[in-house]
This record gives sequence, structure tokens and C-alpha cells, in this order.
Amino acid sequence: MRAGIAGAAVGLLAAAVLSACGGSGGGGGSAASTSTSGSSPSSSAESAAAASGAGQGTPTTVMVTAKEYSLTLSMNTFSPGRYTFQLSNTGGTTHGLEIDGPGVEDQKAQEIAPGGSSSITVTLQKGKYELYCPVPGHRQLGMETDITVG
Ligand SMILES: [Cu+2]
Repeated sequence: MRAGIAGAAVGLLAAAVLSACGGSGGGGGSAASTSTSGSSPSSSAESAAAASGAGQGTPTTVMVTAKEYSLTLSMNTFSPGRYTFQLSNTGGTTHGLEIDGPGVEDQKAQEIAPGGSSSITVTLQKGKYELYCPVPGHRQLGMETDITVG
């Protein structure tokens, strides 16, 4: 019985190979996959900005964890390009994220309550950027970090 199934499988395989060879006449096997993943992230405002920008494609996402009183980034090495800083608040009070540096001034993600998240997309150039929580007093308490791009 097993032999019979195996034989059938081999037969199918042979048929497939044969048909594949036979069909090599005009590429008529319209096997074009239609799986163009149109799952673009919900970044309506940012896509407009991207269009007017240098067209550097999809931003790299950087996770930023905010709590009392620190900002922790998911990556430390940056090259010039577009980045989305995804802020999540794991602390017990409101936090935000502001970025200042070459070409980026007063760009900030929305301040969020504990458990919340927000994001900001910026184009980073070579140079040094400061990231900090704009909530009064938080930066002084340690919610700041620098990144160097280049
Ligand atoms: Cu804060």
C-alpha cells in the first residue's frame, strides 16, 4: 500500500516535471504570484513628509522605552536615513520624546500616559542628536540620551 502511494507520488512528480518542460515554449504558465504585500504601516502624515523628503524609503523603527527616569533605545548604531522612534511608556507617569540635532528641531512624539505609545519619524543626518523627555524636570532627572549618526 505504501509502495503504491509512493509510486503515485513519483508519478505525479514526473508529470509535473514533464509539464514544466513542455510548457517552456512561451512562458505561458502564468504563475505570477499576486502576493504583493500591501501592508503599509499606518503612517499617513509621515508618508507625505517622506514624499517631500529625500525618498529614502521605509523608515527604520527604533523602540524607545521611557520610564522614571531614563530613555532606553533598542539600537545604538545609526547611519543617515529615516527613522521612526516608537515610544512606549513603561513608567508610572506621563512621558514624551523630543529630538534635536542636524535638520531636526523641536520634533517630538506626543506625550503619553503610562502604558501608552506614540511615535515620531525623522530624517537623521550625520551628526549628534539629543533625545530627551520634554516633560518639565524629566530631562534633568536622567531622561536623555545622545546618538551619533554617521
Ligand atoms: Cu518623562
